[in-house]
Amino acid sequence: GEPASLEDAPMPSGAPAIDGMVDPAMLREAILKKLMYGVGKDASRASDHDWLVATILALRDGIVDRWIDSTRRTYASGKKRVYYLSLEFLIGRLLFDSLGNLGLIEATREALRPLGVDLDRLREVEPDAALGNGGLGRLAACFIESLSSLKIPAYGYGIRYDYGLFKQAIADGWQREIPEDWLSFGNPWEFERPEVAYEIGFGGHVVDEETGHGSVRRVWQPGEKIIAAAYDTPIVGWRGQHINTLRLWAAKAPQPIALEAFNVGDYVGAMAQRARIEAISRVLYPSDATPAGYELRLRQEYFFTAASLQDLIRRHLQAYGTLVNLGEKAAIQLNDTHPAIAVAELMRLLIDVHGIAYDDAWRLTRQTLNYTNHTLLPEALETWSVQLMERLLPRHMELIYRINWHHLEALSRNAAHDQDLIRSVSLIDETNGRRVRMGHLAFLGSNKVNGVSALHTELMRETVFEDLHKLFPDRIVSKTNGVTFRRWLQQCNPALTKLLVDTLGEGVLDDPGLLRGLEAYADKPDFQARYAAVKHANKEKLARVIEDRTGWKVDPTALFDVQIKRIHEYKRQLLNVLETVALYHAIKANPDAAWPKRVKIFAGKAAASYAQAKLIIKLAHDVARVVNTDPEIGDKLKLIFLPNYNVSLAEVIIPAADLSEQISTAGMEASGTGNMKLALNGALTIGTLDGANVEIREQVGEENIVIFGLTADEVTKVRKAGLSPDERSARLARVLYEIETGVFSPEDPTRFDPIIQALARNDHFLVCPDFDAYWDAQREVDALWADQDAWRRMTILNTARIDWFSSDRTISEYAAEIWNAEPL
Ligand code: GPQ
Repeated sequence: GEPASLEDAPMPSGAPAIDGMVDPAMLREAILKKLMYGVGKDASRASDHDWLVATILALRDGIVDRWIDSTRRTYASGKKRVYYLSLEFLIGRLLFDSLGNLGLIEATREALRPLGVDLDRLREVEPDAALGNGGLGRLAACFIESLSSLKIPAYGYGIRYDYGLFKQAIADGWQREIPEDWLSFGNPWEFERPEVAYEIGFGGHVVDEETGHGSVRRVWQPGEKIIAAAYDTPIVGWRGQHINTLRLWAAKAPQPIALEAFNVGDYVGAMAQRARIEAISRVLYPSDATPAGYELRLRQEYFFTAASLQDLIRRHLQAYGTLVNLGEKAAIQLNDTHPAIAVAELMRLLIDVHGIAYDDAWRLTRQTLNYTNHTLLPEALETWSVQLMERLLPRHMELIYRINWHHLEALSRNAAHDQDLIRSVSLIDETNGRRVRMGHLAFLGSNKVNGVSALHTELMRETVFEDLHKLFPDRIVSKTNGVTFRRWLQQCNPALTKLLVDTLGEGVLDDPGLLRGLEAYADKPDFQARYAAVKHANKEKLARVIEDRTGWKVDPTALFDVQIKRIHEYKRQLLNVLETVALYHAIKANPDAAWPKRVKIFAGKAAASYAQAKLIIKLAHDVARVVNTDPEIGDKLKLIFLPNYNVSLAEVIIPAADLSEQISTAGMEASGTGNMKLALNGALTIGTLDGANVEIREQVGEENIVIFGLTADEVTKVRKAGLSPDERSARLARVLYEIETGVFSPEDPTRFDPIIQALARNDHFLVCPDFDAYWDAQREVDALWADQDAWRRMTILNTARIDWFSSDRTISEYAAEIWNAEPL
């Protein structure tokens, strides 16, 4: 049963109806109709939310024609399709993404104005789709937008969580988690596709079945079946020229009738079973870069991977009638190991369902799959116990053993390979219980394996994948991350965008390479003044948000120093808070010195179960209480923690930032992407030589970035040598002593003992060894800020030279070097 809509059947190309929308009067008519017949309200009674829904529905009608047209052209072209499998898509709001890419922002504003409706107010009403934790999920969102903008036929596949990442509330300085019910008012962007549904099995057992040719085959008989139901969201590319689909799966119980049969006489039990099944897509796991390890998580991973593979195989068979050319017509990207079970599931589908021989199935799998690694933290690498896998996915476990057998057998034939090597490259880790290494499985089953920055990729080759890399030296490649400039410049910073267009022409919106033209203006006083005026206006706006949400008043002429990202020990927000205390001491000791005014702005969520990260949030608040109320300090220093960091808040903070804190322990941040967004919007980076900071320095020039601290190599050496607490400077010792003795928490003097002890016993993230270098780097920033003309020049050059970090460049590289896919 194929839907005759957005699927692949050839159909006539309608004239894209969106053109009619450029006329505000026609658009107004369309919105009013939707308000009446789609929302069921009349204009006099409609709330902002009703208007938002009506506007989205009207816009969506226009999008559908182009969407179908994109699908039709994809089908007709016979070009390779790209499938991006990700457990997270951190999309944020979509209204301005779609309006901006369709060139309809002004027309929509005009359409709504005579109705007394303000488009910018509607914008704020849209819920923030937080189906992701942080960088990994936001990268997936930037990538699907770039795939559409580059006109590459592509599908994003993920889970339609009922509850996205929790809302962060701050109570007395402590983080509290509140459920994020983003669907409570419905989701006007999505199309439910009841006809696109697949059965997903769990448990049961594997039996031999006679094939009739005297041989037997293995057949999985799941003990439990659930339904994956599709919901589609159109992803509009730049200038609306191509529209791809984000397909998210929701878990549904099979027919209620079938449930009833299993539970005759036990209605309540049947309903409980239904709730258990639907729990699979209920909530996003809020852990970032640390595997949850629970059975429900494995169920989520298998659920969306299996549904996506079935869907793309069905689409492929419909177009080509055979699977022999799967690798030529489909490229699948696994976003981290969360969908790594795809290796075994694709093998199972090819062998058990489609009757393909093992060796051919392996060749097809290896041609089709690719894997991106996003972290080297050893505790973050996913493994699943063999016992759990055998219970939940018995056929997959059999296939994993078989893949491993072929892999190890090939090695042992070569006498040079010893037992240690075999142990380290095996799919099964035998060191603490038997566990399946999902990174190894993804590596073996993939055509290409990539890291997300040059440094990270090099460290992959030297550390976690050292031995696999020796066996397969061509497999690992580097693909430095990027961000979409449509959202992270054009939408979030319209004033800077206008200045860029005025200066460089419209073309800069299509080709970020034209930003290089700004170099010629970096020294021009009138351009500097306009650039600075844009920044100042953005800072005034952020200052209002800060006062609204925290009550603190800040001076928009101060240096806005921002660290915005998940709270994690390796990202070292603690280093920043300690430096704030040291600066507080220094100002108090010498209040008449020429201290530049500084506002330290923090925002970020801690995983709900990460006690140390939550304690760092509390420390920031306790320090803020003392510093921000000290009359001797005044505007010279303020510490702000903005609650509930999400995509929408990032869109307000980033355009207003002067200084970008990228201070992770070298070797630990795979790439970072906030670093790119902040530099693009004219913030100077203070950072370690970690992740993409290394490449940002190469691009912007070392005189336009402030680098400090141990390098990744030095970190390794220092860790080996061990640390001595005596090496702390007097400055740092005083900061730690005050925190330890309750100066910032007199009501609970031992509150921060876990932090003090972590630094004393095992300063794994090297906060203390890097402290003095960080202090010095911050004083260098003070000096740079004191010369405002020089500062402006540096930040203009950051905007000018960051073009390479467009996700269009990243995706073009994936297309050329990993997927072998072409634009339409
Ligand atoms: N990242 Cl493994 C996440 O956001 N979540 C994760 O679970 C893992 C990685 C980040 C990583 O920490 C950043 O350095 C990267 O810039 C980002 O992925 C995208 O590659």
